Amino acid sequence: MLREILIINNYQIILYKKFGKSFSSDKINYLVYLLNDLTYNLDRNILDFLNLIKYRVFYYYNCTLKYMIILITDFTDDLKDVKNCITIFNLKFEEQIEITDDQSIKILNHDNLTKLVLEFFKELSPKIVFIGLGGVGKTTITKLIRAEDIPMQHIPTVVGNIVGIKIGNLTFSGWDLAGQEQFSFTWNKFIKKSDIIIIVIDSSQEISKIKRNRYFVDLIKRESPESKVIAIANKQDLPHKKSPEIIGKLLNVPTFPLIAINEDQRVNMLSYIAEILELSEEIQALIEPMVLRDDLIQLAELTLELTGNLNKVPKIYEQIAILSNELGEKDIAEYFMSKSKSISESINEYVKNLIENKKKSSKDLIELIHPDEKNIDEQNKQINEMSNKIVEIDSEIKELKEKINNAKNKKNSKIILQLNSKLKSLEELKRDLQEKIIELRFNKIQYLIT
Ligand SMILES: Nc1nc2c(ncn2[C@@H]2O[C@H](COP(=O)(O)OP(=O)(O)OP(=O)(O)O)[C@@H](O)[C@H]2O)c(=O)[nH]1
Ligand SMILES: [Mg+2]
Repeated sequence: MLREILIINNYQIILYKKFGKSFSSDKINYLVYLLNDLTYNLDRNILDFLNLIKYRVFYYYNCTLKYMIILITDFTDDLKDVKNCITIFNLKFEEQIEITDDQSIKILNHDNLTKLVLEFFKELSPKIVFIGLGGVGKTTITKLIRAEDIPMQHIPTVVGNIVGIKIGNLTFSGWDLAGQEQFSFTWNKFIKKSDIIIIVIDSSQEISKIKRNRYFVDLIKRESPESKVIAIANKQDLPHKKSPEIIGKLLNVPTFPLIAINEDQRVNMLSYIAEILELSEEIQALIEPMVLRDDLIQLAELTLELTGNLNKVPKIYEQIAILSNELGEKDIAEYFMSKSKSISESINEYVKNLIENKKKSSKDLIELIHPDEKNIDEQNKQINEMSNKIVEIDSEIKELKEKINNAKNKKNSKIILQLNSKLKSLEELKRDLQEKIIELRFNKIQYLIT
């Protein structure tokens, strides 16, 4: 993983970005001084690296413009990949600078350069791998992290999936490996050069089965010894769960508790990864705003879909914009701020019209506001009925899921099948109702805004 990037010109640091912890600032200053001295008055460009204790230091010196790019990475990063990325970054960097009369470098646009550095980080694509036996919750965890719908059925992963994982404003690639025995031949290849390998465990299994995970610990030591390793004691909601302390002792790796089917545990999971990767405090502090922003986006969608309460939406969009700014995502911030303003304006305009029209008779008013005013009443009634039905279905779904879990514990596959098919039809019914509501809401929103 790229931990730090510095650009030096005339012994001055003109750009510095820290993604993760590495050397102390004193040591970095000393390193900068040393590399500057080494390259002083050199008449050719140079791209090379040094291994220093736990980290690798790449340096690129440009003899024409007299600047140096220094990168501090982990040993997991591929030499060729990093060198290619530096070459590409360098070309783009030169578009963002100007040489002043005294031959020093002036950065034209700091925001553009920050974006470039984040792209660089993404280009090197730090790797997070989820490994573990079949059905323990690896795919569920990747869905939890990405705030996607959490699967309640076990659909075995075939070979593996690679998905983007955001932590604060950084993007990682998450490798969700297949746990079934027939894919075990892929594991040794897939774990290589990972920044972090997460062994996922079903804590409700018997100790003897949990001990089988020592196989993964040995495999990692052999095939990817430089990767950081943690275990997740998943399914902490189930009876007979073993504590993370017990599992940690059995495997001899730091172990953290989780209930991956519980959406509220997203922050916990992201924080474990951030802590073990030793991400900088600045990046760790972005996890909560990021999760909060995703929750608010969902809330805004639901508010529109299910209640059509337009008054609340501009405020939510404004909060999303503020959080996006905190995350350094200015384009997204502008987008939501302008959406917030345009909806507020539409509402104001609508209210203004309403007040003006109130001067007319109430009969005329109904005709004027909307020719289908009576229909709107009818639609409201239908929407209320359907929303109530959805609440009922939700509680039935919750009960069913509990029954399915019980049946799973008792390994009663016939009942599991029956319950799963009932669950599927309830979920379909819920989706149908939601779609109908959205359709009705859409009519209403159109009517309110136009
Ligand atoms: N009760 C409970 N069930 C969970 C939890 N996490 C995952 N599950 C369930 O476990 C089942 C298997 O989850 P998956 O994420 O598909 O398992 P996997 O590890 O990806 O399995 P493979 O792809 O076959 O290797 C699903 O039915 C999930 O709903 C949890 O914390 N608690
Ligand atoms: Mg899976």
